[in-house]
Amino acid sequence: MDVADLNRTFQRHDAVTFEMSPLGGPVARLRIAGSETTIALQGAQVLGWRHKGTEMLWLSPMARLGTAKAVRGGVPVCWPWFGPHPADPAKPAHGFVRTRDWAVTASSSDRLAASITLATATGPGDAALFPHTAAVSLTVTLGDSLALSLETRNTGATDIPLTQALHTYFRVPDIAATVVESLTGARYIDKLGDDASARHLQVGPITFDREVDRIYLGATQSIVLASAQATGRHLVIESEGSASAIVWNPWIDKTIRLGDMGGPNAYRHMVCIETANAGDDVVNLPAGERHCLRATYRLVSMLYE
Ligand code: TA6
Repeated sequence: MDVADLNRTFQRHDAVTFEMSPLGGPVARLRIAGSETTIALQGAQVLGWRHKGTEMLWLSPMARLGTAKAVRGGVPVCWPWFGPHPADPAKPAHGFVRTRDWAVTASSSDRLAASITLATATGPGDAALFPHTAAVSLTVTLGDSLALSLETRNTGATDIPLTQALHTYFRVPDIAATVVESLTGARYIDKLGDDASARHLQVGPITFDREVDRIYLGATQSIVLASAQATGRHLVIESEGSASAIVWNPWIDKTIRLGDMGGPNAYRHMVCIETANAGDDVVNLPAGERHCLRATYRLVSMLYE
């Protein structure tokens, strides 16, 4: 569907509209009560979320749609595996739906919220990548919070070992003044460590003075991103259907190696806190069953500061 068809079918007044992005592809724009979010049909990737005028997500200034490369920033959808493929490193990292065009399947709006659903599915050509058949949809709901629901349906006859992530890049004023709270006591895999079998214990809040790349296991609690947000409030991340949380900042060397962050200091203004099922937290999805991974982001005042 082109943008005109999308608007004919799914526009909801000013709350849900479609346009061609200057990044080079079609996007949906949700607007409600002074906030807005933009979602690319490519990868069903949220590219931005302006909450009452403040941008809450980080997007590389080098981001372009329509290339073979996943867009750096916003909320990449990692599916049907997280990270390098568990058995074949030649397969694309973070699965194979980030660079595919998803179809819009539903939209809605009311006084308090606007919502859109995009979907894609495995195809006959995917068997070499993924020997199962499945469908996946992402529903984005914008209101006073931003909620993302990633639903997987096992449409085949074999159980699916599923890992996945909403790989969210949050914008922060300064990584050196950023703290991730409420993971105290959680066990984690340190992806930068030399022993992948080691399980470390998080003691105290997470702060950043080097590259951090950790998969927190059994992490079902709400997570607080305290970064003296420009809004003067903290961001709370609530999840459902998620057993893992990944915390990542590439720091200086990896930022340079990645080459698509938009400059050597880009790491100072972002942190990834990803709502996931990853590492030991593999979801075994029986034939015909569904699984929903949900993340909700909301700003709260720093009452307890
Ligand atoms: O979630 C953290 C991570 O797995 C890092 O190891 C880094 O690779 C990051 O994802 C980005 O991955 P990408 O494939 O988008 O470059």
